[in-house]
Amino acid sequence: MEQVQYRIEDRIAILTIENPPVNALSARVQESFQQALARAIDDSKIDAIVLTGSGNTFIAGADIKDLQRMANEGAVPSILPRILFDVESAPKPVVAAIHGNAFGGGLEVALAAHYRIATADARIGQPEVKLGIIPGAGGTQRLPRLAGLEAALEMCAFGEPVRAEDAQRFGIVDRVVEENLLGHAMEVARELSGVAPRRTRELAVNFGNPESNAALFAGYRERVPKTRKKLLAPLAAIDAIEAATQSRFEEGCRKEREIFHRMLVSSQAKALIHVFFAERAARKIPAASSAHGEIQAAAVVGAGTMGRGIAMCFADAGIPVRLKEAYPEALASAIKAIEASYESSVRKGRIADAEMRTRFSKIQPQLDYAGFEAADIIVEAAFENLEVKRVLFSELAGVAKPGAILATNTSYLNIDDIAQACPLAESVIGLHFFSPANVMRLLEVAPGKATSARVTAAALALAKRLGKIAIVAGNCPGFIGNRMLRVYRREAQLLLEEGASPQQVDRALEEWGMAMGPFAAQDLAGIDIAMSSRHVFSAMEPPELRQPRVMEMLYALGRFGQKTGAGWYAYDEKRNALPDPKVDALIETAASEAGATRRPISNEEIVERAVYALVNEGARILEDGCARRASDIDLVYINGYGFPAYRGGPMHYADEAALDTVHQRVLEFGWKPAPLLTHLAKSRSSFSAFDAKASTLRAAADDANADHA
Ligand code: 3H9
Repeated sequence: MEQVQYRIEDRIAILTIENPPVNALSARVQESFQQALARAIDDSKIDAIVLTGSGNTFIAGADIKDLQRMANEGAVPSILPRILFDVESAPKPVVAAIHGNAFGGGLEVALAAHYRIATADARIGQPEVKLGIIPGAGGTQRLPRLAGLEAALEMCAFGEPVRAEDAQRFGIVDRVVEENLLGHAMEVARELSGVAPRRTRELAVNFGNPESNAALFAGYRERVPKTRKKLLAPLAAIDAIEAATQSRFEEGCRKEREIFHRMLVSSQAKALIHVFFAERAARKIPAASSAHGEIQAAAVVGAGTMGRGIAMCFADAGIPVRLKEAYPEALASAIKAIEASYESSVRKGRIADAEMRTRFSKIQPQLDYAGFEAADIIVEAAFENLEVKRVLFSELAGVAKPGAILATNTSYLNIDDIAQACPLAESVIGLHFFSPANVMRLLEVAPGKATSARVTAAALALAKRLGKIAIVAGNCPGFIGNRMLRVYRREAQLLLEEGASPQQVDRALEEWGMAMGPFAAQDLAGIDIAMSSRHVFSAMEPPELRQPRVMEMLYALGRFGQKTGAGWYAYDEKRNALPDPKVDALIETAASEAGATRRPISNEEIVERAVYALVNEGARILEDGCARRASDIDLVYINGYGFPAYRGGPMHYADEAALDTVHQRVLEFGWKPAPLLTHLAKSRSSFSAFDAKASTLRAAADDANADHA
């Protein structure tokens, strides 16, 4: 099948990119596009050309699979810049008709055309930085010529798309239409025939005076790291746009390509492209296709930090939610906290006041189960105690309507143990939200052994509606994330007994890219919370495994973290963390009791031990079948635990380091390597190869099941 359809209507050639689902510009599409373009230019019976996309979109950019291959094998020059130069050089008018998305290379195609017309709901953007790269087909040179420096910087450095109306305001789009896009595009093409084409590269632009430009670029270089910490691509995009102001078009394009190639082979691009595909793979769950109804009404039991965040998730998605608490004072303070959180969003300009009121009005606070019988989902967010939860679930079975989802927000208890007391066990599922639940994107979905496929499917569909990245986890203690957190924290604490300080460990890991060091993070979450789950995890560990002791000592002293003014750190009245000599003394005591010799520890060792502990446990989780894919584990750690996305998650990071190297280090640290890690390392394989094989096997099994049915 030709991937660019060619048809002629009334002396106009209509070139339609057809590469479902998003019309990505694969190498084949580019070739086909080049041929179709040459044909339209050479044909004397053609007066003008219209470029459009088939299905519900224009073009979502270059094919990211091709980019991934190039990133791994070494970038080869793309023919897209050449094709776009030819589009722009065409002696006949070329009109881009945009609907859906014009992203990345797709927008670059449109920028090379002589006129752009878009539907009102179209979205236009250069999101390349989200993949760790920059526009590579002239975007950083043509966009500032059309839209000015500021809009181009905003779009290329931050990667957020703009609506058609804004694109018109910036001068990117010439006309916005409500309907009949192709009809309007043809009309424009006809009007422009015979008129000298308006080439973006030749626009007489005045980029302003060099001094104010220098200040503008400096301002962006300062602003970007505040929200895009340690990311290289946004700064590289600024460099490329700056080149547009300093050199002729061709020279600017040469500079852009040089930067594009440098970025494409960077470890950040490999990691971020991995994350892009990981997010899409995570949605591929067989149960997801089971039939289920849509959630119209929700209820939450427990209005603590988690319960109120979860209620806000529903309200934010437009789903009315009842929020039940046992005591009036607790309920009142929960409502006050929700209101304060919404008000702060309004103050920060994230939502309008009217929208805040609508959302707030969707939350119905109450002290009883009134109205719970109408809820399609009830989420339990009560105290983390098995007996409390069991009692609650047997109560919920009495009030819930048949078919309602009964979800527990437990972060480490066994779903089957909770469901045991509930006559509706097939409706019970774990939905592990992360705090603050209305902000964090991760949701671990943990079906129990009795959970029906319909309930899992409904939970996954709900997660999508709530804007969450849902990862299906097995029903093991701590699911994926907290099970890994346990070994990570253990290793961090052993490092203390062996010679490091909490501040050294935190700083080393933060400099490496973690959002927060393990000790600062634990002080925020609460040492008491970590202690309460300890017995569940230690039951899984061999009794001879050495357990660090300082956390227990802190707990015994009532140092639970920020909430008590002291934990791993001391806190001043502004909650600034200060190193505490009392903690150093406890570490010394624990070390001598454990017979550990304290020594200087390098930051490199800290990072290796902390991250490889995650990798080794991740491999066990894969082996146990508690995660379906290594890439799911990566998403859990990136979206729930502050692992830097530009390092791709622990499993991708290990692949990049080479598994035989990781395996060797694991042995040198005196740990028992996970059998899967040993196997993959010995066969010189990788977690990504493991994922690819598992997905092929799953697809074959699904086919076999379908044949059977
Ligand atoms: C670029 O253009 C570089 C140039 O400047 C220079 C070149 C020289 N390629 O997200 P969805 C797949 S860089 C390949 O679930 P939605 C995706 O994997 C590119 N595949 O749908 C999925 O496959 P599967 C700049 C792609 O409706 C399926 O399409 N562009 C691409 O929720 C559906 O995707 C971008 O960064 C692609 N470009 O969202 C845009 N895009 O079904 C990236 C999607 O097998 N794409 N797929 O899992 C997006 O942001 C979203 O996909 C989009 C649709 C908003 C378009």
